[in-house]
Amino acid sequence: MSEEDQGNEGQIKEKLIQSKRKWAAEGRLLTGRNGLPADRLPPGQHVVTNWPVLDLGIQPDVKKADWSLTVDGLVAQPLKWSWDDFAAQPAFEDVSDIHCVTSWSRYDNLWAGVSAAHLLAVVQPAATARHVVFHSYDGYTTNVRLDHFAAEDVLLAHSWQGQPISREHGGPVRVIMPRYYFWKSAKWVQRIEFCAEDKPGFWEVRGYHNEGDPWTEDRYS
Ligand SMILES: Nc1nc2c(c(=O)[nH]1)N[C@H]1C(S)=C(S)[C@@H](COP(=O)(O)O)O[C@H]1N2
Ligand SMILES: [Mo]
Repeated sequence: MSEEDQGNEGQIKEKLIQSKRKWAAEGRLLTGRNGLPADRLPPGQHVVTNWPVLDLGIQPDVKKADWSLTVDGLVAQPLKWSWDDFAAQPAFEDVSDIHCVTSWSRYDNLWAGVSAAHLLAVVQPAATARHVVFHSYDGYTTNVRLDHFAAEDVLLAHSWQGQPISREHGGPVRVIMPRYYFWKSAKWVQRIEFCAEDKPGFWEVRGYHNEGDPWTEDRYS
């Protein structure tokens, strides 16, 4: 548990965390099959048309005026964007599918925001940077590889289906990493840290897989 998490310890859904750790230990939902991306639906998943809410039980109420994004660590140009700075960046849109490790998938989500590619062009990661950690307003963290973050469909999203992302789904701004299970898509993102060494995040230290590719069923470690 990171230092930031400690303040939220008493509030987070301990029972939920315990049951998810148990799922990880038991390998729940693992089919042992390998899906082909042509199938669209990864192995062990089913399609839903609603959009479930999953988090630690804290849904921070971050107003745009209070929101900021810090990007730091191994970058040539660290930054801190206010909402207005963020909104002034080139607009990016992408349609992608959500795959949650709890087995639901939701197709054709239209996201709008700022692309990871643009962010990378602005901050210029050092040659030694290999990993990225997202830090959120609720104390959540999750880690991804820098080359995964650099994929063309990754963004910092402020809108879904043409509407601002709601508080419960991580507004004002959340990360979208479409090629990985949805726990990698940090809600209420506050800080993006670039590092040389990997730093497993909240679920990654609790039995979830470090990379989380749904096509190879990277559910648990
Ligand atoms: N900040 C933050 N981001 C988070 C989480 C969280 O608890 N806090 N939960 C993750 C998990 S486990 C999932 S499945 C998705 C759920 O996103 P949704 O509630 O919009 O469906 O958010 C991910 N991002
Ligand atoms: Mo999840």
